[in-house]
Amino acid sequence: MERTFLAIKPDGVQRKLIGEIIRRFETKGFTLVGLKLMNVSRELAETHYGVHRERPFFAGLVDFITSGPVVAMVWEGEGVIASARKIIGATNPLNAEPGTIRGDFGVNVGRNLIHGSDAPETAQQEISLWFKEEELANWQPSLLSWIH
Ligand code: 3AN
Repeated sequence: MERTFLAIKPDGVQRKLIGEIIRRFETKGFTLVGLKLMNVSRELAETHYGVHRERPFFAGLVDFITSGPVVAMVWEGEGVIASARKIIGATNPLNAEPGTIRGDFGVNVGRNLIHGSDAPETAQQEISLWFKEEELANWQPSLLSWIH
């Protein structure tokens, strides 16, 4: 089953949007398999955003992601990588459609609330960068049996 890495950034945590953001992935039907509130070291931030190392906004990005707690998550489900990107919306919240997380709650590209892996390879890399194997819960919701 496909998995993706999502992180609610310090702006999402400080604006008390953790529940609202998690609700959107839960009600869509995806399964939460990893979850932790954590402070991010500069080393982790620089590795995570390594592809942007040469970009002018890199230092600000690292400063921001290390500025307060982040909610790191792994979500599982069919097509979850692309679907989560749609639920999150465009990188610049001013271009993000209403109904998306960034479209509903953000205005600033540097403060866009949440990160989501963009492809299967990056999802795999980011999950193993942020989580140890034993921190992930391997479970399947039994949607057709006792819940309904
Ligand atoms: P996304 O998060 O939508 O995948 P990326 O991977 O292109 O976007 O960019 C990573 C992060 O870098 C973004 N979430 C955003 O916070 C920041 N970022 C991207 N472009 C800019 C920019 N032009 N100015 C400031 N920050 C930016």
